[in-house]
Amino acid sequence: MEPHLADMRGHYRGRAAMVCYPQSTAEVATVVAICADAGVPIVPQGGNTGLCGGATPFDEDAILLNLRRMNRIRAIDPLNDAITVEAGCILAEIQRAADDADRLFPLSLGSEGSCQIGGNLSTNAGGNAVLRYGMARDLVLGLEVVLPDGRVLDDLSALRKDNTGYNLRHLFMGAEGTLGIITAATLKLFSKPRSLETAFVAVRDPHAAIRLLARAKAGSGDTVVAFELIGRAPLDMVLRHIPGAHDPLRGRHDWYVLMELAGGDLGSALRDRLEDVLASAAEDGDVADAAFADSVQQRQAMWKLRESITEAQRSEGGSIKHDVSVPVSVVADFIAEATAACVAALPGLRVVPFGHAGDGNIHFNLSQPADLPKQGPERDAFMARWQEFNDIVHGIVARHGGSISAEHGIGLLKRDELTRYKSPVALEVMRTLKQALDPRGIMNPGKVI
Ligand code: 2HG
Ligand code: ZN
Repeated sequence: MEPHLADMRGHYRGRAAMVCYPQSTAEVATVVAICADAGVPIVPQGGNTGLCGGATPFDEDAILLNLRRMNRIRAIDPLNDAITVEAGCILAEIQRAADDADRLFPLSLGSEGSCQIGGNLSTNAGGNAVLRYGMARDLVLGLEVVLPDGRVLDDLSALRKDNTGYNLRHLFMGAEGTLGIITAATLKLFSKPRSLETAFVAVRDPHAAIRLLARAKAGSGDTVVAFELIGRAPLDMVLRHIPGAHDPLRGRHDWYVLMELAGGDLGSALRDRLEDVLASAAEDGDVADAAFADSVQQRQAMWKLRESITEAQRSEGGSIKHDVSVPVSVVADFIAEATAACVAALPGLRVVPFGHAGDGNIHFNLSQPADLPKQGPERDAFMARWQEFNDIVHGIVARHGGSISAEHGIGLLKRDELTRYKSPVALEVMRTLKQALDPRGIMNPGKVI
């Protein structure tokens, strides 16, 4: 049971009575019906790559229900641009199945080699292509869900239009298994872009980055797929700890953007547009330098720099994390204000800002001062200031009308924080829904609300 009881970040170590690996929707429904009768708590789990403790069980009577054996692709339907998959399918396998049919499934995130689609949907995962394709919930046409009493809600449909009352599927995405267990989904497919351009760009500061985003959108016919901001500190950490990582640019800069454009046409038009955008931004002083990916390998190397930040930051000792969003227009102001406030609270603190700036989503992470030992009481004392820094950062986020969880969800980590920032009426409606669907409170108890 060991690998199922610890979360990926090593924050939580849970307990459970047993692990079940059901193989079909009927088996999930049977387990849930038995648990409902007996009042036994159930914690659903996919690839266990979540970042908020949502898939960790904390009750020695709980049943951990892992979906990994439900991993069939049930149907692929290119004419309807749809694919129907079971919850335990690994995200990368769905991407591959779509690609084999000359279609694109665009959900893309660091853990795609091990996360499962059921978890992606339950947590409404974000990732690197939200700017163009939306969050996980935006990619779903239909869902199959086992409800907390064991009934199966079969809403697996590839219809693009079905305007028949309450949209039930959206209730289960972002619910993190508190309202039922997603067992299968019909997902949207897209045309594969025929040309792709990736650039690693040094920008003057976050304000320049946000101006570049607007310029790139307007100057490229809205072909921007990804727009990732990377501070100097996270890049340095990657260069220090990740084997084979190297800086694509020669000089040293304070801020970078990894940007990607994707277009429907073949040919060089997209590169020309990207070069024009960067050249005019350079004339205005917003862009200092840029490297283009001229091969698949170079593109992968650029993305590896971005995707390795979490791992590299782990090697630097304790880290206090904030997955926040603000309107895109105030991303730069937010970073400046939050940096000043955090450094004032702890001189020597290392601010490690990066993230999906094109969505207004910044991972405003804080690494312990460099001179502290990476293990032991000093590290623990730093980590004990988690709430204090949350108060500082989330307070600034709230003032800017932002969110305290942009893409990682709530789980256990942010459950109490949620009650402080979500409106009382919204929380009441959430509790009403929970009570209506799961009156005995057996589905992933203690998470989200
Ligand atoms: C990413 O964008 C992930 O790399 C993880 O959402 C962010 O480590 C983090 O805080
Ligand atoms: Zn992220």
